[in-house]
Amino acid sequence: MARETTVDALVVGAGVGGIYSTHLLSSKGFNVKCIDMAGDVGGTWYWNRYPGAMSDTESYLYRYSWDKEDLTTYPWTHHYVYQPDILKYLQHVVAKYDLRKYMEFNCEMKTATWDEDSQRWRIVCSAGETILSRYLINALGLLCKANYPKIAGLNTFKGQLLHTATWDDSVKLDGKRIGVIGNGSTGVQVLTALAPTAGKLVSFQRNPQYSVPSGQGPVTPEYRANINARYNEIWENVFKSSVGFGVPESTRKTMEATPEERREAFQKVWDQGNGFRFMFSAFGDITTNIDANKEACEFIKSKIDEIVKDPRKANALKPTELYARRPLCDSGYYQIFNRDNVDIASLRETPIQEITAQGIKLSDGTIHELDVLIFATGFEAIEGSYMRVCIKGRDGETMQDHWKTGLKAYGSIACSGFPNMFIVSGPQGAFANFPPVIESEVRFIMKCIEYAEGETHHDQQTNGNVNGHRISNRGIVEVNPEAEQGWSDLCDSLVDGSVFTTTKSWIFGQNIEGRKANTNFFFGGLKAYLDWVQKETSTGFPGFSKR
Ligand code: NA7
Repeated sequence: MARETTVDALVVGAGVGGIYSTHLLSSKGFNVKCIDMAGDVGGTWYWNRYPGAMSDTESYLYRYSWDKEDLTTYPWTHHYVYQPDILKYLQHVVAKYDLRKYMEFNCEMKTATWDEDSQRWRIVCSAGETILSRYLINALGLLCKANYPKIAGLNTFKGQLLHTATWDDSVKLDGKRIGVIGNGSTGVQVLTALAPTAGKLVSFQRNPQYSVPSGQGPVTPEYRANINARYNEIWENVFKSSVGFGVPESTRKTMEATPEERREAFQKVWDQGNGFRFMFSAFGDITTNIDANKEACEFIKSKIDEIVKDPRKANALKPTELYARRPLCDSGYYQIFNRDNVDIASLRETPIQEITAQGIKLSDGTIHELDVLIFATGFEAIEGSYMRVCIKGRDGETMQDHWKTGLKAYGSIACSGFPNMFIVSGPQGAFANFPPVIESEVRFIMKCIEYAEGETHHDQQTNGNVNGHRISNRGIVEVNPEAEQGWSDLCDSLVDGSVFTTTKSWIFGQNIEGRKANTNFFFGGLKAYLDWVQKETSTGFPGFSKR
């Protein structure tokens, strides 16, 4: 007989958001279960194990903010953490807080249906298990469902086909003829990592992107001691900032500086490293003023000319669009094109005609024979994870129906018609460093659950180590449609004037063919998001109805 389990709260996903949700709910005394379709914890970092996979947030910030002891003692050696270290860190947190006992792996949510009679979610999982739960917390991940673009002949390739988001680390790459489609933050990382050992490496590049040095390298004990001594202040500043990357956020106007001052300011952040630093620390209007943006473009293009010796390759690497996507950084990306074994096929001039058994055929007839073809083509971001499951709300409406006219979620965490259901890193969340954004959303979700449960204290704590206590006077919370629409309108209004709208990327859902542009993020900044949450939670949750 199929198993049936009843819990207070089901968390779907065991990545950064799912782990924290499970920790908070269990420490508050909820009977919680967490499931994940993967074989273990990690979410994004479980799946994305391609060579060079690295977080481009400084190591001291790519972790939870709420365990001060762990922050000062957990080891990391470099400015940035690579995927294996991030996975180890997440496993460590799960072990430290004994969360594995709530978790079940290789268990995929297939359907979730709100049952009004029992006032519970009925979740059916891949193995046939049914879970009944008062609360459903979806932490499915916003960069999860791999995007395979439709390219003719894709299935005919006789070599090894890989996608960076579902990486198979048993595949041997040394000495092989490798093609990489995609040069976003993943493509840049994987190309840079493979260049020294590949027999031949070709980047099949559609739109070149701007990248700056990451500044990756070992940290000294003094550096670490300094971070440790300032951790409280560091996190305070992150939660009071706009992008949450721990970099200064300048208000200086680019065009008010002289050309020499501009070059000096850009050079300084180039030398320091980090994409977000380059975009936000030298000047404060790179993302809002086209002339300012063009200055940043010219600076990076001049660097490409300085670094890349072959003018054909240098020209191919220079973007023609504005610097208006998620900022990239690298550990020597442009430099790899000085190697004889690394080349670029510029798809803007010669698009891919088809993938053949032997490799890639371009429109001019050129055939690139390949042993391995890597898709670094990104994700069906944000809604991708939700479109493959069937979540049915109060009146039988599915998430597919709900988002038919555009992705939206109140404060990024709740959708009208879906009672007692929450989303971590759903649409229209703050466009900022993911870990603090995720934490902020999870804490907001906890407040909503406490509100539903009749919990009275509205403390301001940001510490995850809360004492367990049980709750009474339970209710159902559901966001009002007007409030949800209001949030979406606010997100739309914040995009006005942003240069980001000039490029087609996953940030507006336009990386997938045929999708309409949608405002997928809240561009008001992390601080403004938290101020808004504070107002919502301290004024009786005006966006929600409780019954
Ligand atoms: P991205 O940023 O969506 O990049 C995908 C790349 O794949 C990008 O260079 C695309 O080129 C390219 N692409 C997609 N479809 C095609 C086709 N059909 N032909 C050629 N090239 C194609 O994904 P990432 O994984 O790099 O990064 C996503 C986020 O994950 C990142 O922002 C981090 O936060 C982590 P295009 O630019 O569309 O011409």
